[in-house]
Amino acid sequence: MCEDTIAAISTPLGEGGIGIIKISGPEAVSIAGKVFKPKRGGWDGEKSHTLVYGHIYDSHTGQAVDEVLVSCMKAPYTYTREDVVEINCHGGIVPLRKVLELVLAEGARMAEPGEFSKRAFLNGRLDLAQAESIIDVIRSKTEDGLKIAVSQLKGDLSLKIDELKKRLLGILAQVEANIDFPDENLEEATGSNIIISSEELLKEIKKMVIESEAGIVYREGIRAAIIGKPNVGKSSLLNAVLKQKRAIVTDIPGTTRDVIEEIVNIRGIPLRIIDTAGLHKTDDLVEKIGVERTKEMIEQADLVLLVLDAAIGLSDQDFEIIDSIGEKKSLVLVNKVDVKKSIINQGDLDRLAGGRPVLWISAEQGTGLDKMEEVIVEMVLGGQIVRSDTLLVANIRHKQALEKAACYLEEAVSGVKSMFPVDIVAIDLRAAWEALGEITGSTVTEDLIDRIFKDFCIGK
Ligand SMILES: Nc1nc2c(ncn2[C@@H]2O[C@H](COP(=O)(O)OP(=O)(O)OP(=O)(O)O)[C@@H](O)[C@H]2O)c(=O)[nH]1
Ligand SMILES: [Mg+2]
Repeated sequence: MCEDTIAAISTPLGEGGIGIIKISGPEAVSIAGKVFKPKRGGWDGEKSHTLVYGHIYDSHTGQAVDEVLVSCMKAPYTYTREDVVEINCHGGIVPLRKVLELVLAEGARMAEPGEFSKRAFLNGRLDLAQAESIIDVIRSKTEDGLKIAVSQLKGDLSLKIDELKKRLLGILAQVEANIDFPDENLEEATGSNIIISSEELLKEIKKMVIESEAGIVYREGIRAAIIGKPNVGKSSLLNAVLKQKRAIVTDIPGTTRDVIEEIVNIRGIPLRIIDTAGLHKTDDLVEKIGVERTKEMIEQADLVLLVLDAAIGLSDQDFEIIDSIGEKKSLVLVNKVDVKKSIINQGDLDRLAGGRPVLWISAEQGTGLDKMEEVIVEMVLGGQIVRSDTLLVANIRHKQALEKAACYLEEAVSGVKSMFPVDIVAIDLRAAWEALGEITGSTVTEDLIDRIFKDFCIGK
């Protein structure tokens, strides 16, 4: 248990109906009691899980600062497992800052980002995977992303990891039963038992690693850059996908000069779609900078959408542009199919695409956009047909821990197969067990814990 009492504004700073100041720690109730006066009677926080109406007063001036509702939740049934008081103020920057100031003056310390959740973890209310999911719930951008985060918060992933760890421990016990005779090899029957159960375990872990790719896409989304020559319809495509007139569209080449970025939900996947300046050689300084930015966007993108213009056909420029994409996942979109005559030569197009998927679209009329979304989803999920509500792993840290566990487990299996001494095999199995423990936090360093919670927002 932590000895000091922390406080922070837990709601976003801005205008709102209410704003909440959260206080947690052994002195939470007494500190709140010094600034809060209930309408009727006294307030000593004796009763837990109550909500009391009254005012916050500045004891130096005797002035009322805000009209509030104060909730008092005593340990252990609270978010942090410590005493927690929440002051529901009016949601304005000035009243919230003033009330926080008074609370800090009475002896609370300003909470660091994620410190409430870190205490919830340290006090055993949540394991690490659950604590991490809280920030995923807050930041989820689609309902599918939210589903995965909430399932992790409920403990579905933790339950699975605990089950894997238990099975691993069973295998380790079989190996360690022989450790008193280090010079002897495992009996054949024991050895083959260990191999069978380890390989089953390995198969499951590897399946989780593969599925995590999709989970990570749902959680983090992907960056898709729209690129192409000037005037091919890149901004029109952005607008069509967003279903709003976000970017300026004109028939003048070089209309878009800066990068425009928006998030759109494509079948549950948050797609960060980026419109860029048309790629071409130019002496105009502003356009030059725009072209440089486009190149940076290609670098950063997970997926590149190359737009061609069916009305004017292919040119050397298109071939130069596609070269700049390199090995990135990419899609060729032939735009303006609504114009009657396309002058694109199929052979040239095939040569340009070089095996990349090619789709014919009209950004202006919305033709082919459904198919485009379907192909994008297929590409980013790596062809996996996974329902988001069955996905357990959606976090790169968890994926890496699973990979590490798989790696040690593979070593252990090959150790048994090559008749290595039992203590060597046991070391690998224990390392695999520890790698799994990194996910739920039973085997993590303080340093890692600090790093994880620093990413949280203030007041959570
Ligand atoms: N017929 C037809 N015209 C289109 C289509 N998409 C875009 N256009 C027209 O093509 C012109 C250029 O469109 P933009 O979306 O501004 O093209 P851009 O690639 O963003 O151009 P820059 O920003 O200058 O690089 C406009 O006149 C659009 O109306 C389409 O699907 N069909
Ligand atoms: Mg444009």
